[in-house]
Amino acid sequence: MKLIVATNRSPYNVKKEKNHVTLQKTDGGLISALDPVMKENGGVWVCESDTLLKDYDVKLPYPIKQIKLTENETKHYYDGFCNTQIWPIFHYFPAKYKFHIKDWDFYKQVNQKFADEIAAIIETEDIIWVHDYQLMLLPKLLRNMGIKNKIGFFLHIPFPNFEIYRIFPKRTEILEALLSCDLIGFHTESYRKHFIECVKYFLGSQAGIKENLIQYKDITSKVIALPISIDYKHIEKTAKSSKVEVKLSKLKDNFNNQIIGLGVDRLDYSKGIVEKFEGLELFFEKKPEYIKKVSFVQIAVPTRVNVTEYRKLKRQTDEAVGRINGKFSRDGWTPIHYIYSSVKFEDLIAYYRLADFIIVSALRDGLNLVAKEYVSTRINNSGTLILSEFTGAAEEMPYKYLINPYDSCSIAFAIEATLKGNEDKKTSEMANLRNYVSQNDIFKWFNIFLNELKQ
Ligand code: ADQ
Repeated sequence: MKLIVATNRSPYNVKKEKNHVTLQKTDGGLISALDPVMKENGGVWVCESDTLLKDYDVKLPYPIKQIKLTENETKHYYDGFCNTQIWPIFHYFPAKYKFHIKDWDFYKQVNQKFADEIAAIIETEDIIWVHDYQLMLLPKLLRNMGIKNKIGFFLHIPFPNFEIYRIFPKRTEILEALLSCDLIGFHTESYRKHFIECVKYFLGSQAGIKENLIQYKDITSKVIALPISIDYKHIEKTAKSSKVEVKLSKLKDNFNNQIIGLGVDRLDYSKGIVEKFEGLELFFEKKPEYIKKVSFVQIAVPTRVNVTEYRKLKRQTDEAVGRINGKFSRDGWTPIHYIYSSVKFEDLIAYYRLADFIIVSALRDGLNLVAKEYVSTRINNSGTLILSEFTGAAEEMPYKYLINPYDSCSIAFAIEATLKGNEDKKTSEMANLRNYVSQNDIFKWFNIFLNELKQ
């Protein structure tokens, strides 16, 4: 038996330098979560990529089968249907949503390419695990090809409530396709409930629902809530490493031992980065005594740069940084240090260690791994996680300073509260969080899902 994992994105790409190529892990939540378990458990990873790894002399940690898309497929399936249609609807941004029938046709076409690739390598006992919103039709297409193997699906983004989901013209087709799986997983109980609510409404009496089981046509799907996690031990070990200590001490010197706040996000409108800056602006306006004492580092990784909304967001973010730095900078000090790039793993861990607090201000987020990564690096139990109430992590984790990112006052207040907070209380709260994340890591998530699927 082998596990076949299907995701849109390739876990690895090649980086071409002068005379040689190196293997480079891609950024993003899904890859950060799945790569360590695939390294440990093995399996085959099927994904899309514009540079095929098989054309290079690189050693892969596990077999990766890549599918090349045409320019039109990338435009209409990825930029179009995935990121201009599903993403805004599932993240509660209907105003950013545009329906184009051509995008839907390409979505079907690319999902079929994945189905063909899997059909070519599958053996009788294999298990298929499909991931995320880019591949929601894949389970049904596999069934159409006569594949009877166990199929699991995990959605990494929110599943919206009925009122939002009904806006989506392909709502019934997507539900039917997902109900071709033996197991369907969501991060939270709310998303699970939303899904069942939508099945009831759009499939009516054709779907027999009994607790967490849905019988549709000749398949019974189990629907579970299982929040994803991170490789806690690896992150904690890296946070304690001498390599990170050296980087941390350099960063401390650069920042003159100031109090540091941190943000780490893909540059996506769902992450609320501009809203976070507006909260910071209000904080410095209302509490000028913290000028020159607190600096904020925002690390933003470029993403979906061909989609109009993301280019607009890039401009808005640059403007907000310029405005706030222009307003408060003095004597060589600037309030916001904005890094618009991907950073290496050890550098990211050093920033997490540097930060006295982190702000996760997502307007909507399936879960948010950054919150769990930060907690895992707090080896002295110091620091505060300021977390948006609109993340899956907020529904799951036992304690946090919750904020409403739509409200600048809420962000400004949370920053002040953490700066003035009782140190013993903060330490015990962080210890609780660390304990929780350490006991609910990515391996536990992976094993629970796989065991459920095998049943
Ligand atoms: P994402 O939307 O990508 O994931 P998130 O869960 O926060 O969001 O994961 C981001 C990952 O990218 C983290 O591992 C982080 O370390 C990394 N990252 C961010 N900025 C970076 C930078 N500048 N350089 C390097 N690495 C960076 C999707 C969903 C989430 C869900 C995950 C997993 O949108 O809600 O938590 O999948 O299911």
